Amino acid sequence: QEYTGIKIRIKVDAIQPQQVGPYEVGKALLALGDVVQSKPVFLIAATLRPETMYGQTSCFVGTTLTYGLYETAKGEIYVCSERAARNMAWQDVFGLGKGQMKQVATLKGTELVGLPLSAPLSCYDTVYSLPMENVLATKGTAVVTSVPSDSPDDHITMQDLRKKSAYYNVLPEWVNDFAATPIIDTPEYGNLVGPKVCEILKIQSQKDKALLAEAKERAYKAGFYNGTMVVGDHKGLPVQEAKPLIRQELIDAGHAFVYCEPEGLVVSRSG
Ligand code: ZZB
Repeated sequence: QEYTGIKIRIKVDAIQPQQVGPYEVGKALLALGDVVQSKPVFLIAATLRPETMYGQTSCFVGTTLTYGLYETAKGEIYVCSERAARNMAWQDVFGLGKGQMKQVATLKGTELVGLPLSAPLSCYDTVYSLPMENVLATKGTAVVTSVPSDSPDDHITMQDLRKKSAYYNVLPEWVNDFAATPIIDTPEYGNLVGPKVCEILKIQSQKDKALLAEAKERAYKAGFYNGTMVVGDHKGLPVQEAKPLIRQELIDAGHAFVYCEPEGLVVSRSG
């Protein structure tokens, strides 16, 4: 599986430490001091849909998972699962030599929630890291960028977080002002494929896993085969043509990199 690793910068200087439910938002990260204050720090999201990055409204982490902070040869800090870091090391993503990695800290998923972020191409200047129930430790980087316009999973998760923000320990301001915006138009589902497919399949919450798998399949097909870009420099182009162009532009701008995962290691796949 060839993913695009998207570098979503944590706005460390903008973190406002505060108590939200049982958690002290930002505290553990800021306690790392120089490690995160003198170097740019990025959540690394693995995506198969780089052309949808205009629609990023947040970034999801798993609250039961553990994440590592890895320093690259250029002095940037990448945050992802250790499993992903090992794969990246073998692809020399860190620039330290094949198989080499330098872990500088470890954080729990809960310690990564509520951080202000800058996501490349997003129409929102600042988005927040949020908890998602269905983040798999065994796929990608265990960091999932949220594009509710085109991903049923992301739309439903945002809806859950808005409806039950106290239960999920998220502040309303991290989720409320981040409406899905049209990125891709399709003949079957219009220009908000994620919400539309959820509506058609009557999906209620993140718990509806089987329906969400079907929704994802439908959304992938509609977007990839019949989608047309409605935003950005490639507005008007079919998704199939725009996808590689946008991906390469993100890579050239230093916002992304190629991240491959051997098929055999992908434990759970819907496709
Ligand atoms: C942005 C995006 C926009 C995504 C979209 C999908 C869609 P697959 O096919 O099963 O490999 N993802 C990545 N890692 C994880 C993880 N560890 N746990 C849960 N979800 C993960 O799925 C790859 C997609 O699943 C990735 O692409 C990512 O979400 C998510 F409009 O990134 B995607 C119809 C899907 N649309």
